[in-house]
Amino acid sequence: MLQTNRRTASDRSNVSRRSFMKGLGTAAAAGGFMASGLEAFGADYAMERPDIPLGPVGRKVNRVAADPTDIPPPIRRHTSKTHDITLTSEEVVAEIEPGVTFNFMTFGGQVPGPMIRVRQGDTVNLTLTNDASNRMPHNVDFHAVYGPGGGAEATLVAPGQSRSFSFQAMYPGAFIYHCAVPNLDYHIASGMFGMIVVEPPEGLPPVDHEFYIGQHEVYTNKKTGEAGHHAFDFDAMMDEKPSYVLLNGAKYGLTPDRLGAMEANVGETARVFMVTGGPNLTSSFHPIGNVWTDVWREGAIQSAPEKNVQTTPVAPGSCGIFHMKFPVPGPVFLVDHALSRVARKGAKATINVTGPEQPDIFAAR
Ligand SMILES: [Cu+2]
Repeated sequence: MLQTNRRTASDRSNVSRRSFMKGLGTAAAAGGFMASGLEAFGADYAMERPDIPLGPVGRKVNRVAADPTDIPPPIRRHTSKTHDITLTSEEVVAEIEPGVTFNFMTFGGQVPGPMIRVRQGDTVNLTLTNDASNRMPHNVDFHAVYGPGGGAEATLVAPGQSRSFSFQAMYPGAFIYHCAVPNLDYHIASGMFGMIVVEPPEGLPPVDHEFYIGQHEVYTNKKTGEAGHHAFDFDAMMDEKPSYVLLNGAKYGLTPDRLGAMEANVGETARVFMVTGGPNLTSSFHPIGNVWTDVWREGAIQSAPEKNVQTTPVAPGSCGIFHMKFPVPGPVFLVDHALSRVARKGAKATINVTGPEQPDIFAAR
């Protein structure tokens, strides 16, 4: 049995190698890493370590933190359509916190990658472009896809090239997409994950605000907060000891003191789309000073929601859909309730709720 599996895996990998090499061009410069990358689609994950630069490599950008409100609007259509969507992998240098830089790998220059939103039954023509300035091959695996590797084999692409595949979004929910090359943990920990929302035909319940949050952890060769450039640390990753646990790719990024908080008014409602890239840590997602009125665990939107939930695990490679309301003014903090990740490592975002005090509901004495 084992023999059969191995032969199958090897055959598959050879096919991948042939078709990939054809389009490889000058990107063969990536050498051994590129070759080993192709083995990922068989049973054997070749755990060869890539060369990891100790200093900053690539274009410096001001931020990778995705704007949590920059997402497609809710779908009001009652018919199916076809979407032409291009994701671009971008390797960039950005600050995790002021004075600490890191070599991020991203979809679209942001963490999490751009939220894709379609309706059940829609068709997506998906193109992955690997920016010519990148060093590494990338691909993308969508958990909303029926098909080999969720599209990973079909999109494995060298720097400067593009590859495409089509899929029909057959089942509704919120799903992660992520890079799935052999060193996929390295790529995801560097920022390569995002979310696709497949709305059910009837759409989602109306809310006043929608926010898009992605959690992942970063393994670096310096201590949390130590100034300078932090290189990726493979040993720390294998020990699952990150120096940062981040929401939207920045330490305390979505807070008033850094890149700005999310905003809402007293009496309004919000829906939070949350994706945990990991690669290893489960988020214990909690709103401090609030509660999730409705939770669709795993983003399983066709299930009945759980009501008034305090803290919900969002596992690596999964998502959650959360509703909340804001009956009183004041800040609400979105956190991973494994609290050292909040107090030390960055996993906190703020929703500023403004409006009149509601002393019947909350009053300091
Ligand atoms: Cu990648």
